[in-house]
Amino acid sequence: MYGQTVIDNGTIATICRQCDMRCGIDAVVESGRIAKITGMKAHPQNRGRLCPKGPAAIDTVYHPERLLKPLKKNRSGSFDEISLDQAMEEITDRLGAVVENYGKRSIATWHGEALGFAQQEMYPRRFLRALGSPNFLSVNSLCYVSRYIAYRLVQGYWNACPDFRNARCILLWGTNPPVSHFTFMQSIDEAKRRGAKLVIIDPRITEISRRADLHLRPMPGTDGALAWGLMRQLIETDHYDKEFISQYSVGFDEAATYARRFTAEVVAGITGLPPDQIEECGRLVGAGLPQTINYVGVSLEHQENGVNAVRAIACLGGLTGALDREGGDPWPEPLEERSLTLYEELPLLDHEPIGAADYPVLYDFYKECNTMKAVEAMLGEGPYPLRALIVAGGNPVNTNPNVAKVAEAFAGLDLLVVRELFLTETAALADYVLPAASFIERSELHIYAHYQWVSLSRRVLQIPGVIDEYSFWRDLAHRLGFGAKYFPWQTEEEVNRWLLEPTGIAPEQLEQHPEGREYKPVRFEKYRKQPLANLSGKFEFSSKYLKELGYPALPIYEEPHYVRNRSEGFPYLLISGARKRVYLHSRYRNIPRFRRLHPQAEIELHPADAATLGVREGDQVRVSSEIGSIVLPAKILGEEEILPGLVQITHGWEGQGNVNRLTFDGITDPISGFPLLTSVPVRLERAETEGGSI
Ligand SMILES: Nc1nc2c(c(=O)[nH]1)N[C@H]1C(S)=C(S)[C@@H](COP(=O)(O)OP(=O)(O)OC[C@H]3O[C@@H](n4cnc5c(=O)[nH]c(N)nc54)[C@H](O)[C@@H]3O)O[C@H]1N2
Ligand SMILES: Nc1nc2c(c(=O)[nH]1)N[C@H]1C(S)=C(S)[C@@H](COP(=O)(O)OP(=O)(O)OC[C@H]3O[C@@H](n4cnc5c(=O)[nH]c(N)nc54)[C@H](O)[C@@H]3O)O[C@H]1N2
Ligand code: SF4
Ligand SMILES: [Mo]
Repeated sequence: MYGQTVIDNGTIATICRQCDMRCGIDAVVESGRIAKITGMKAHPQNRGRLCPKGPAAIDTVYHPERLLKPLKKNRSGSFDEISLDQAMEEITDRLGAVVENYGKRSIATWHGEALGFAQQEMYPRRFLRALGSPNFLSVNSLCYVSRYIAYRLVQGYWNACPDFRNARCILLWGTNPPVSHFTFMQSIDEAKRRGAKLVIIDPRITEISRRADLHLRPMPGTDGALAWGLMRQLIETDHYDKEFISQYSVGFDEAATYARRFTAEVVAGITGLPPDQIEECGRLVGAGLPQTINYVGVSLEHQENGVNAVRAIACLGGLTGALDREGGDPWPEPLEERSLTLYEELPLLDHEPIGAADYPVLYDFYKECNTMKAVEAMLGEGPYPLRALIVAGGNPVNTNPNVAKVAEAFAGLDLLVVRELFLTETAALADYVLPAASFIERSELHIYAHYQWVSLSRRVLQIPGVIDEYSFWRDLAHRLGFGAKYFPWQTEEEVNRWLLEPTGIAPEQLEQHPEGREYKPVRFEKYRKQPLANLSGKFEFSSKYLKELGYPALPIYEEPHYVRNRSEGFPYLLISGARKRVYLHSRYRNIPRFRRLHPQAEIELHPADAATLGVREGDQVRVSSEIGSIVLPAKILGEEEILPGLVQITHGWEGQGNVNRLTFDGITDPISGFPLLTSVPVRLERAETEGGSI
């Protein structure tokens, strides 16, 4: 047993930040140890409920394999324990050497999903600006930012959780919320009880599709064509919000003309859907006006026509009049907190960010350097070399596409530092592995923009020598000589106070109300009084900004890679990354009761395909793409569960079971640079040896 809880006995209400749902939790402490975690009833996000991973935070925090001491790689390639002070001193010296040899811009940081997309992400961003490098890398290169860019272009905001509760028609595109976002389900179920129609668009049968009024099963990567088909139908049947379109939009006529070609028959030809199902979907949307919701999951971002597919879906939302409406797609107002990024103070205009020349929109909208391009720069194939990298909260050697290349790049760096809870595949390549505080050992602000709510999480536990992210960046900044100026706060609690100052909310208020509070009442139809936060201030069916950068102005439909470059050698299509309830990417496979539920990676396939291959349940199957090959056991699904020709492998498995040995880093969305993680053409063969060695 290690660590000291901040009280010996009692309950501390805080926030679970194992995933971006950020549920309220009550941590029950007994004799200085966290004994139980339950759902906080007063928190509006989850109202007392939790997913199985919530209580399992205890298994992670007190896991026997948890890293508690800094590790340094020795000459023989294994690790020695050293003190934190020695580790920090040596890291500082080695960063200094990289600066001397290559310049400051050759230092990069990489931020993972485990630390979230908010406050923790701002520390490395601030650190890099203060240092003088533009090279911030993160999961934002393959998660959520394509949706953000698409919605920002069209309407100036992306609401990560529309108003499901008051909707009359809900369309979910490539997402499975009972597994991935369970907090959506209470509202979706409530809307359904009141008669709302639920339409699921997913090639596979999933937990949510079983509850749908209509389940459309398009071929992957064809959603854009379906969105255009629905727009055509709404326009032709006069089911759209004319007042909104005429007063608050640009490019409608151009879009309406383009939409005409997407008749139900044409869309059916592209998507494989029956034409009457497409028309039925259009009728359900038309009947729900304007309380309609289109929510897009991550899978559309993992197609190389993702941004335009999402833009087309956003256009469909505007057409229905759902913009900033109750029961539609409200426009969240931000909490006016301070910003940590230093982007205004230190614009750093004279440094070329890696990847920005190839994907200017990604950098312009999100100050994100494309990680695939960064990996190339580490391998010496960029505009200048990246030589030092600090990774925190991520495991890219498992989760990025083409992991063999990522591993090669990381292994060749002058310096790799990884802040981790466990010795992951990424940490194993590091020169220094630093034990990191988990979410339960830090305190940060959580903003739930969709209902304009803020909560403050609290430290429940402290482990000697295991420091939080803020303390790490602060210490490094001080050692490098710019700490006093840019990291003046002693603790994260002081940062929280500084961030909140302009809002008039004191941390104490949030501590007294651990469920948090509304920071501004939600208002609708604000676009009537203020311009939308995009270039024109109006709803943009067509984008001048993109046109000036040389992209088509309309979110035109482009055939997916596998249709354009049909390859005889790779006749199956791989969908990757369908989530499992008990795992988060590469996390939690070290929790035995979770591991028993899903002991190993599997390839899920249709019984007809299994028969063609001569594969029975559990037989080893070799799956090969253009870039790699893995062997894993077959899980044969029911007739209906997946379309013939499609297979699914969940990501996050180590070694041989890792689907990212097959996924592409070279085929990307031209606007966002997101990689192709789904619709990957593959070949399947029954592997010779049972037990599966290659
Ligand atoms: N338990 C658990 N929850 C998680 C995560 C986790 O790892 N585990 N990860 C979290 C994170 S970071 C994210 S980004 C979210 C992602 O969560 P979601 O956005 O809900 O994504 P998935 O659950 O992967 O569901 C994607 C679905 O899209 C379908 N699909 C694949 N390709 C296409 C396509 O081209 N078109 C359409 N229409 N459908 C397609 C797949 O069959 C699959 O059922 O989940 C979050 N929640
Ligand atoms: N093929 C395929 N690949 C995918 C996806 C897919 O659908 N298909 N999905 C992609 C998506 S959407 C995402 S978001 C990425 C996620 O990719 P990553 O961000 O790499 O996600 P994880 O594997 O969860 O890695 C998180 C790591 O942080 C560690 N950790 C946990 N808590 C803390 C903490 O408090 N501090 C620190 N310092 N470390 C901590 C964990 O031990 C874990 O090793 O994966 C992507 N990869
Ligand atoms: S969904 Fe589960 S893991 Fe995510 S915040 Fe809620 S309890 Fe934690
Ligand atoms: Mo993600």
